[in-house]
Amino acid sequence: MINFVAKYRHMIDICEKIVLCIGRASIGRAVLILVSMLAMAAWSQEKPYGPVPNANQLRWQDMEMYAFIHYSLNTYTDQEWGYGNEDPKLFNPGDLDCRQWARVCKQAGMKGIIFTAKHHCGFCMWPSAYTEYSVKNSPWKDGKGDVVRELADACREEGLEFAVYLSPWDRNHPEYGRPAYVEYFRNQLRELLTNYGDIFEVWFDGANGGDGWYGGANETRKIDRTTYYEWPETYKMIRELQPNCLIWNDGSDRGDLRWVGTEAGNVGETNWSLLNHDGEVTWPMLHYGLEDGDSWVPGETNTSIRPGWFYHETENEHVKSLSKLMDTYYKSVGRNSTLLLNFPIAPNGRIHPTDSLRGIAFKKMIDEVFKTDLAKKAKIETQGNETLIDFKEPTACNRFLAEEDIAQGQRVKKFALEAEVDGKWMSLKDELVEDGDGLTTIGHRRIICFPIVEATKLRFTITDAKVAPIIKKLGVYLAPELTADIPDSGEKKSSALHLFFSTPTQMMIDWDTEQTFSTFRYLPPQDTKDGLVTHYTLWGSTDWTNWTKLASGEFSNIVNNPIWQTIKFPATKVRILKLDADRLAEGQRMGYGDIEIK
Ligand code: FUL
Repeated sequence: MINFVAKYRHMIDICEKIVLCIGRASIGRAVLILVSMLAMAAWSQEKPYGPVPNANQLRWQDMEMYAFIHYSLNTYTDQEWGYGNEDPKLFNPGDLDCRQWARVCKQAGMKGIIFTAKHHCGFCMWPSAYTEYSVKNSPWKDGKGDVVRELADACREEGLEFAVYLSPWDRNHPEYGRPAYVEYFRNQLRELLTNYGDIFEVWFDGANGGDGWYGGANETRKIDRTTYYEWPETYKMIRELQPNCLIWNDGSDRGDLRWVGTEAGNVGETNWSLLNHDGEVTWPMLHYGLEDGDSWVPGETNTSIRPGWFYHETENEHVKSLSKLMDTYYKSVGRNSTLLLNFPIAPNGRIHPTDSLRGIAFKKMIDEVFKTDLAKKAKIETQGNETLIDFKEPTACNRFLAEEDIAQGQRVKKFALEAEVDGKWMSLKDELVEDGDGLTTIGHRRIICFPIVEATKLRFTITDAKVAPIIKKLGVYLAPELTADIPDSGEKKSSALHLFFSTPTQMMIDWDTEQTFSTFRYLPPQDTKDGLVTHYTLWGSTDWTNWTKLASGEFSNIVNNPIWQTIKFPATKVRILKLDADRLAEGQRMGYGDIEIK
């Protein structure tokens, strides 16, 4: 019945358009238009085309923004990746308040929370029956606490969905790398999927295998990430226990969602929600999807509100600015993706006030930008693949939004956007892309940002599509200028240093006179893995002959998240500092983006 009514209404629309045309054009032209419209009508029957999202993926896509929360022993050791031997006694927050986390996330526009139930260090934030390395051996609540429970409850109270991150890599477990660990991992997952209500997503981090404590073995363990975890078995268990849960898995058996290849907070301007079910997934496939992929695997854009995933006091001044967050929104939700935005928990057990205020301001700004849809007051006419939005008078605008009905498949390949200003047509391009006009793919939502124009009309033309496009929504907005934003100091710090390389993997900094330092900061090269230091030793000397080791360790997660790395050491008087690159991510020569010494 509904279909019949829809078809009938569609025919009336067509007739109305024909009558309008006959009024203006010759009969011959009207007949031509009639034929092409009938062809279009037949073509655009709402039948799914190609791979389409399942019900879980559709629901997930509508969530648009949800939060990540990173909290573990790392919060107390100032690390990004724990080694696995950190003392559970360090976990003793004075003011842990999961309700504060949920309230902040809700006000920041997040529809759910994904929590690091276990990060790479292996420490469990719930009292797992399968290990002693958990909150049950911490002083917090005399070992009777359960952070996963408190957060799941808080989410439900706030009307948020709840999900878990369970790191497959476990640097604590003695059996990691052997079959027994896989059973342990699955047992833990079962605990999380059966004891805490509905779980909307499970997040299996792609960082897998490497050095760790492993019950005291203190060694490097390599695994084959495609076979070791026996994912098909685990997936079966997840589907049975939580049929509505989405699986995020990077680089192994294809899950329901894909990583977008960067933690910087952006997906490609061309973003197909498709991948192939089998075979290698290369970086461009992660970032742009695969136009002709045989499976629906949409991209989830994950990034942190601060440089790191875990809380570091040194980053309190580096919480992302409002304009950076808006840029992230346009480059994720505005590019057919969702945004998974991380809020780290501070050692007291709460989201830091700077982060919460910034998160809430972010949501307010999104609401402000999309408050008034200028297209609602315009006359909109669609003929074939061309839509004219006629404002009748000059109208200032700088954002254009389009949505496809993805339930019927992602169809649009390319489109054009033009504005009529002072009687002349001009092309608009996406100002957030460097090459080309950026007007490729739409999907769930596409937002185009362009400099303000005083347009009397906008013209949106679909220039290439796999099959007849189904556009669900069009919108035009005027985003206000960000006046009270936080400026980002872009000054290069190392240019003031006397810095040279004594070997390709050794950097020296000479101060001429003795100085007291306690912090060395390293910004890796950006946009390349070549020369990126992953393991280091830092030395100090006053005479070039006797060297004191100041610190050594790893810059964890530096490959995926190439941000400033901070080495802290006891205040020491030195004249020369020497940084040895003990291991590089790629290449033979150490590189750097910037250095800061304090
Ligand atoms: C990465 C991890 O290694 C980071 O520590 C963080 O959890 C991030 C979300 O994923 O791959």
